[in-house]
Amino acid sequence: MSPSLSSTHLVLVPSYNTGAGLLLSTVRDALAHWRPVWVVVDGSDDGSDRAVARLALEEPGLRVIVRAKNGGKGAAVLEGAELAAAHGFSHVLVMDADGQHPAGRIPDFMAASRREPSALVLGRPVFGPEAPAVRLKGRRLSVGLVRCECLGGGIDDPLFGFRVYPVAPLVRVMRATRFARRYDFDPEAAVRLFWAGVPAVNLPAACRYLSRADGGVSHFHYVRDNLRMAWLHTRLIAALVICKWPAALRAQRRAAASRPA
Ligand SMILES: Nc1nc2c(ncn2[C@@H]2O[C@H](COP(=O)(O)OP(=O)(O)O)[C@@H](O)[C@H]2O)c(=O)[nH]1
Ligand SMILES: [Mg+2]
Repeated sequence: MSPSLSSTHLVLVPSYNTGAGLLLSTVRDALAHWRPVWVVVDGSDDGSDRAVARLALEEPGLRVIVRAKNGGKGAAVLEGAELAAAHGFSHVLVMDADGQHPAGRIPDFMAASRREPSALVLGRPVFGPEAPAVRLKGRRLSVGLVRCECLGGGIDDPLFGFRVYPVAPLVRVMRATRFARRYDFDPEAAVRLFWAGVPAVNLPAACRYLSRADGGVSHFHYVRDNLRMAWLHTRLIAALVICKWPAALRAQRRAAASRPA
């Protein structure tokens, strides 16, 4: 039986040249656990837009938004979130298009968001032995930098893109900056929401790395995207030092008070 259509929470899948087969299997998997599912196809030229559009003809819980020109994962998530708000949705669960995120966890994440609607529900990735060591190392550095930017704990993993956003504060904090429209969106959104006083709930979720032989695709470019991350943390630390430290201190105090003793 298909899950019933939610009118408050939807699943948002940003996709860029994922390949029709992989995108379709991710979307079918998501639809088996939640409806509606919206896909933002971002200037892809691999035919995946036509494949999901065909599926949408027979699946009323699926909507496909096509951006003519590639603008980045962050730009696609922001556009999808704004459209969701315009249709009365209060929350979006974002998940990757390439099968790395566990669709089976969608109902738990949505339930956590319904229990605490003001919160950002963040996935804390549980990696298998196949996860590339270089990505795990880079991740540890990002986790450490975000701890500094938040003046302490609260955000367990700023990079994992499997998360439920409350839409209104997300759009507010990310429209206030013209930066962070690509892979830098996820960490920037987490830190800016923390500074804005949005509580973070961290839940474990498995993260798979598929090898290319098994159909895995990644558009993460080690040099270009790590430079983007370095610029992101430079921006955030400058903002913290110049003006955000009182907000960060307040948020940190609140986070510490709500942590179990
Ligand atoms: N809309 C959109 N999605 C993107 C873009 N680049 C990556 N993505 C999506 O973001 C998610 C993560 O990207 P991926 O390349 O797998 O990064 P990795 O998992 O960190 O190696 C996937 O769902 C991609 O389809 C982009 O330019 N636009
Ligand atoms: Mg990926």
